[in-house]
Amino acid sequence: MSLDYVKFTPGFGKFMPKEYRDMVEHGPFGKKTTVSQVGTFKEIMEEHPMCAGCAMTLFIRLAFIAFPNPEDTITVGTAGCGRLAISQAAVPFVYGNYGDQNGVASGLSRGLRLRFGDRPKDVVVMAGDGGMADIGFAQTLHSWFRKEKFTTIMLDNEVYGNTGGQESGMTNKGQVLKMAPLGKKFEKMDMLGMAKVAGCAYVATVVPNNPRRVESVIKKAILIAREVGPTYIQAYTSCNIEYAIPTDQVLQDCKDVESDRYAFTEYISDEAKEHLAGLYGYKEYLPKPAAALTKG
Ligand SMILES: Cc1ncc(C[n+]2csc(CCOP(=O)(O)OP(=O)(O)O)c2C)c(N)n1
Ligand code: SF4
Repeated sequence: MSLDYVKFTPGFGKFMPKEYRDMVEHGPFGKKTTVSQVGTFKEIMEEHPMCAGCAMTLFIRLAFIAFPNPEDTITVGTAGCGRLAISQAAVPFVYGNYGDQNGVASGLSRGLRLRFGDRPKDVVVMAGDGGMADIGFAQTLHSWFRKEKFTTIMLDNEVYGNTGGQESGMTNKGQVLKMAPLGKKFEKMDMLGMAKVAGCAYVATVVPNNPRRVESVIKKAILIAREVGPTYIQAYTSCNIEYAIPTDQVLQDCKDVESDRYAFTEYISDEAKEHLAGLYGYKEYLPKPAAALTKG
């Protein structure tokens, strides 16, 4: 797809704001930038109005860096904390009504395929656990059952952060919150299991304190969704306000939660493995040569 739309019309560059010029000249569009190069290029999202130290913003920042083709990506979100940052980024963002994000993304993804044919734009949903597992649950699941080709990322802070601390389906059993003073009575929903049952070709859990891993799962998820089928990433993105995590302990909390109950998991269908190996050269998914027969 042409990069022309992220460049200036000839002669107009010098009249553009510095931020805009920086993005065109030093941004990641049309280049292969990685998280290990942070600090050497202008990032797609550099400012946001979320709480200081919020792990969700770190994850969103890494997610934007990980997009394989940011110039050809559209994000879809909904009400919740994450959209405050996602909407500040230099890629188009569509705001679905609360819970509608996977329905909106289904229509958008289909429309883009009709319009752009064999080189569609990547559609990436990023929304909170309340918007995805509670209010938007039906739309999320139906988009997976219908095999819609886009990536769904849950920003799982295990609470309704933006509205002051109600429990969500993803809150852990027994958890006391400001607006759940007696503690949650039910188990955390198994969205990972449901994603597999519903036919997602790639399902992964991740925490933001491992940037390379975040980059790797997001790249795989988007490349697989482009051609094979729906993909789902569940990211632990703690809410330091509602869980009273001191700002300087946020990354330690991510580490603790990762070793306690949010270990890295990755499911990838055989078709998706073949796709990554064939088109993008992911060596770990190439068929292994048959072991040589040893003489008796
Ligand atoms: C139809 C509708 N119902 C309720 C709301 C109010 N609302 C805004 S954000 C939010 C909760 C968000 O929680 P979650 O989706 O978990 O995201 P977080 O803020 O925790 O990132 C709610 C209930 C709304 N905006 N629209
Ligand atoms: S309320 Fe929680 S999730 Fe929302 S911005 Fe603040 S720390 Fe982040």
